[in-house]
Amino acid sequence: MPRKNYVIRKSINLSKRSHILAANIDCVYLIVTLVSPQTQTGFIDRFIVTAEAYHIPVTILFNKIDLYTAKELDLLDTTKKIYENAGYRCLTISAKQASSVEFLKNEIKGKKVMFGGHSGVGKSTLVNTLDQNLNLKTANISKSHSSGLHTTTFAEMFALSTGGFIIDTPGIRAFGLIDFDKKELSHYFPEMRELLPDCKFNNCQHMNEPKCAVIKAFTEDRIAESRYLNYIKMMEEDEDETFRKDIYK
Ligand SMILES: Nc1nc2c(ncn2[C@@H]2O[C@H](COP(=O)(O)OP(=O)(O)OP(=O)(O)O)[C@@H](O)[C@H]2O)c(=O)[nH]1
Ligand SMILES: [Mg+2]
Ligand SMILES: [Zn+2]
Repeated sequence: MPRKNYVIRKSINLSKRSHILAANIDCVYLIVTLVSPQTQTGFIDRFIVTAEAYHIPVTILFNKIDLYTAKELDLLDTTKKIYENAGYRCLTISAKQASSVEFLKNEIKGKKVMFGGHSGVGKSTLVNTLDQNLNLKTANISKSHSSGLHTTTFAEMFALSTGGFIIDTPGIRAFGLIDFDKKELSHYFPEMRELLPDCKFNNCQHMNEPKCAVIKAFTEDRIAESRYLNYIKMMEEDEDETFRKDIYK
């Protein structure tokens, strides 16, 4: 079928080929864990920028909250606020507890959705909980590295018995931005996009221009520090850098 949208990533190996994870989807659920394994904001920001570029709505599901200590619950609170302030819907779940994810059945009914995120965050576990008839392979994360074992190896779509379709995808280690015109990158940060009319220049890149409303908002803590700094990192890096350094694990 012709593709009206897609989620694409660069492959991790040296071939640097790009790889379409899913196409023609109604929305994406980004599964994030702050422990076992830890998802960094650099990864979250790259993922949602990619979805924004195709106007695919993103919901961030913070998973495994049953494992969080008080300190990690604090981090959860801070991280959740960053993304809520940026305009994203954020929810907390425990994928193994049916009651905490029951609401998703209704949301997915009549839709085609994608589950994405690092390896080991619980994407396949969540599919299994949503439909007891499905029995996808899942695996404990590595104890020594606290990272997933890349259990799911290819993207596959499943029909839920309660209606709708889920595309379960293999864990993504790093996310390279592909086919991006850097001049447009800030359009994919909703909280920056809305300030652009207030910048002095209508093509402002919010880097070092005078009378920039985004820089002003950042210095006044109205734009989260991590969001702005990740934006600058993406603006400044050359296309292949993400892979050489592998810094967004
Ligand atoms: N405690 C706890 N463990 C969970 C939860 N969700 C998933 N897990 C565990 O996390 C591990 C990894 O889950 P998977 O579903 O295989 O993760 P995945 O995201 O599909 O990983 P890949 O297929 O490698 O991308 C399994 O041992 C799950 O049982 C949760 O909410 N709480
Ligand atoms: Mg999986
Ligand atoms: Zn600006």
